[in-house]
Amino acid sequence: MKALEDVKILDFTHVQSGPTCTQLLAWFGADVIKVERPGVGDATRGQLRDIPDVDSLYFTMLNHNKRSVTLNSKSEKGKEILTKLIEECDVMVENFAPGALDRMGFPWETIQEINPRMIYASIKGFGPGPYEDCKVYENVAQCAGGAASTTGMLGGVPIVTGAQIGDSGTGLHLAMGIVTALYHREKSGRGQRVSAAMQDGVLNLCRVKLRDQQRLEHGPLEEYSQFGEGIPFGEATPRAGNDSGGGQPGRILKCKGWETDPDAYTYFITQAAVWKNICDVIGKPEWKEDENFATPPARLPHLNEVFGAIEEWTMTKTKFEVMEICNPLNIPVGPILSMKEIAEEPSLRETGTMVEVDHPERGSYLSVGCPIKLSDSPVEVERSPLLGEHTEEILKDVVGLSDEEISEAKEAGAV
Ligand code: CAO
Repeated sequence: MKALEDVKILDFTHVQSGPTCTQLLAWFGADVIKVERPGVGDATRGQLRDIPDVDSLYFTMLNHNKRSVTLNSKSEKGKEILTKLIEECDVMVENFAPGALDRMGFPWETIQEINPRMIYASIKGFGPGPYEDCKVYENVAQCAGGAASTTGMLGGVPIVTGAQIGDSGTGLHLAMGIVTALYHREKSGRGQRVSAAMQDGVLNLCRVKLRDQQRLEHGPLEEYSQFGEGIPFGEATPRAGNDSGGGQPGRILKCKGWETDPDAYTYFITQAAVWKNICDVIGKPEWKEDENFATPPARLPHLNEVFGAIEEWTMTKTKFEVMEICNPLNIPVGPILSMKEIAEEPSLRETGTMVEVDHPERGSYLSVGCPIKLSDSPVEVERSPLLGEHTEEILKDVVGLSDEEISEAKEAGAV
């Protein structure tokens, strides 16, 4: 039995943030019923298509292991069906623009009345406050949550990261809130409202940058490269390029082939505990005893010199050779892997982190599997549903409609 096998989820999510949350719960065994507008569906089905008239990778990669029911929840008949679905499900998840479900006639109070055990989970761009009514997409959240102002090169423009910390990151936060509420319901017998704002989710992931904001009041941030370069700090946590976030200085350094390969780089961390190994590897054994280099505080003003010397060495090796040489010496390094390299990495396929999925319309495609492994609840990634693929079975088995009632609902345009 899968961990969440007896949990039914009414999935009103769309685009990326909400679907990542419900996909995760589906992977853990929940029965996720994705509700989509008849004839329209989740907008991402048609966005960034690589094959004409076939569900996009954007959609398929975010909606595995779900069932799809079409329902016009603004029609009278649709509202009746939705009410029954709310009665039958354990969790309802949505990430519509603020107020959309209220306008549909299903505010939290009504949902609670219909089913007091219902856990009602929402993602919005912002929490209560001046921006609560705003529609929000990934990059807006990255900017408003502090990620963009702290990402990029010193003196350059703020940068958004390719990691979808606003959408997928908040989806993860919401999933955590949902399973917590399910656990609480075991004891209280009642559902509750779970909310995650994208700004809050991003800020949570930028926690260490708020740490640095407060440290700044007590002096310069000595592990930031700009300290060693004599560049004064301003009032806010600055952009730190590729500096390591913690107290162990690190940078991205060129490797053999960097002139033609945009990803021929390694991350290299000068962890204090293995400093002597680093000196030996790069051919600077004299730095082990040199008072300018022997201790972490002594090195901080000389980081450019330190990383310059390390880079002279890394440029003579490929990023994989750097890894092979440094790992046995406990020196923390990591190759900069391109998406192509990741897609071709056999070890990720063996663990199920990368999976080949078959789709009736697009054929086989590559996807990211479940990154969380449960020993007693292994994940089998199943393809995303076609629009309305499970409408009839859900109307029959979950809502309890007869064949005749289903035909009537179809004729009325409700499903
Ligand atoms: N039946 C009938 N109506 C339906 C329906 C259904 N099954 N499903 C959706 N609708 C309606 C909604 O009720 C809404 O109608 P109203 O505007 O009349 O209330 C309408 O469809 C559109 O919903 P929306 O406003 O959420 O969609 P949008 O494309 O305009 O906005 C987005 C998209 C993402 C900006 C917005 O949903 C949002 O801000 N969500 C919260 C934050 C979030 O999750 N952002 C991340 C998205 S991933 O990058």
